Amino acid sequence: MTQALIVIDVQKDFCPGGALAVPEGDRIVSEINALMGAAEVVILTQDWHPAGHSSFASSHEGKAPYDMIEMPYGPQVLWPDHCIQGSIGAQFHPKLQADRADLIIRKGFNPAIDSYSAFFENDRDTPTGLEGYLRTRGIDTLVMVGLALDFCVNFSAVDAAKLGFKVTVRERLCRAIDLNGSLDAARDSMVAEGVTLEAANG
Ligand code: VGL
Ligand code: ZN
Repeated sequence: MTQALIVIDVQKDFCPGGALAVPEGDRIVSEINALMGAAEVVILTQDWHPAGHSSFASSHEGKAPYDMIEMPYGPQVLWPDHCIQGSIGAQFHPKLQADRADLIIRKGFNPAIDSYSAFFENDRDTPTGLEGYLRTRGIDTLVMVGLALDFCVNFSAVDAAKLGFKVTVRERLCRAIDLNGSLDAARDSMVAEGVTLEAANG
């Protein structure tokens, strides 16, 4: 068994003060650093959108952040502009020990398709390449932490489980956006795919 720790989107824009702040998003950083220190393999993901990305409400006339729209690949939440390539907000949280990472995988760079998951874009079909990286390194077991539990952590965990990886999500080292019941729905879908959810107090 070879295990990797995948730290999802611990970036300034997802922390308090950022463009798409997740409540308490910064509270998980020091414990994630400790976990990274003990991990065999560390992978970071970085949400990385071009300006004018199709997931931004500002790219759709008359739409506001958190509205839903229908994209060619299905329903899509519209977000405030966030994690724009090269911007301060796209940087990792300054206390996150990003130097510890073996791999940093960026996602959401396709202007026409959002990408919550570290494995596939939101068309559920276009791969990011992470699966090949993990398989060629002989990694079969994943621990996931980060932001946001109900979006990027959820989609990454579900895709990884579907691909046959053994996946544990440490809820204590995640925080959620919780939009219209999205947190409960995310927990249900992760459990349904066989993801082990380690309770918040665990
Ligand atoms: C995320 C919304 C938009 C996330 C990324 O990291 O969970 N959520 N882009
Ligand atoms: Zn995004």
